[in-house]
Amino acid sequence: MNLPVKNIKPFTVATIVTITFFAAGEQSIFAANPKQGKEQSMNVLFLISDDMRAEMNVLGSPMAQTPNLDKLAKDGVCFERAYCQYPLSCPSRSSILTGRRPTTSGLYTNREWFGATYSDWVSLPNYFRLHGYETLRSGKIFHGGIDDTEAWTEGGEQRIYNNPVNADPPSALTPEEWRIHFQRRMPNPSDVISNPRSDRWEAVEGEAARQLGDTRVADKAIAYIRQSKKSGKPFFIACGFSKPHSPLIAPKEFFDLYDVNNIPLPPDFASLPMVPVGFPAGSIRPTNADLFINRIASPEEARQMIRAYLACISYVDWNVGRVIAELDKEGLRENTIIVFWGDHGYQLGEKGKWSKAGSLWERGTRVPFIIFDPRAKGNGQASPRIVELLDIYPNACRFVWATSARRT
Ligand SMILES: [Ca+2]
Repeated sequence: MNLPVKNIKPFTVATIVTITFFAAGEQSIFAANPKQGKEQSMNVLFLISDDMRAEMNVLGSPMAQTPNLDKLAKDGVCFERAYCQYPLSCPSRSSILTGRRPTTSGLYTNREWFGATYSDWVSLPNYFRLHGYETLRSGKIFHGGIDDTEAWTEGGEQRIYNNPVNADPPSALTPEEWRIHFQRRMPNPSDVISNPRSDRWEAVEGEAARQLGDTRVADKAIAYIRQSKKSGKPFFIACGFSKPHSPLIAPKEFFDLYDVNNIPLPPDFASLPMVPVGFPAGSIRPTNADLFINRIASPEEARQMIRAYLACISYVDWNVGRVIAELDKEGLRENTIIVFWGDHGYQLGEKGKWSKAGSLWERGTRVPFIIFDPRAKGNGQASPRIVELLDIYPNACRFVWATSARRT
């Protein structure tokens, strides 16, 4: 998609911003009306964690050790009640990165490419690119195999899936259909794991630890920061970490932060997916999608898996710290907006579920969301207000459009 800049009109964005913020008397989540001149040099560092629920120390988690994210939250604004639009990667990311709800696009699966159906929609990185930014990609931003390749000035990957959006809504089961389905798929302890690649954890050391994907994702983002410092061009660096998505693999040092014997199980822990009495049958899927697939979670193994998930969060936290440290080192912190978000929540044994897929529970939809804008008056405060990740797109576009208008 190569839309000329003059055709990228802000009226749609302005409309959305009006609905989401100004109608409620709120200000933009990005600092509004900065002084002319200073705004011209603002960059964006866009950090994402895959499958990371709101499990940070600063968000009240007694378990997670997340010093770098906690510091970022305290330096900027931490949104304590932030929610995704859909508890699955591609629908959530497509929604955030196009500013459209899944109910608007009809995109609900991990194999659909929004551009195949809505060729006039401009993704967030493409919006930055069309307004003169270097758009630099490292790691998972859109869903795997569904990159918006043309949106990036550097780092775009060939798109594997070009499927148009299937506009049919997600299927629904009657209670009787669900009962039959559940009974047919009831696992037993001797079942073979259907997805051994996903359903496991591992603490690695030495060269195996150095070669982990997220370490290289951070390395690439660090290289982009150095490169941008030299070029002096405004940048939008998107850095998407793949953890704590399963398989739960992280360097051993992050596992060592947690004593498995001190990992509590959730109060509503169950060894199999269980629908609470009085709730709809579809509120908990009968089979897990990521961990404990077609098998029972013993309390002992559940504690090990939760520990591994926490280790992966601490590993992401370490990588976030490395990237931000490079901003500081290059003297770019004061003219860079940092955004950190997770694409959806996750259940770690709550009601027997070990995944995000299909979860509309609090744990499945609530996400970490932090914005550090060095110019924002609200820095240092947490916001208890409910926000959606959908709010990122209109506010970011409004910021870019205002910056671009001042340049010309
Ligand atoms: Ca995800």
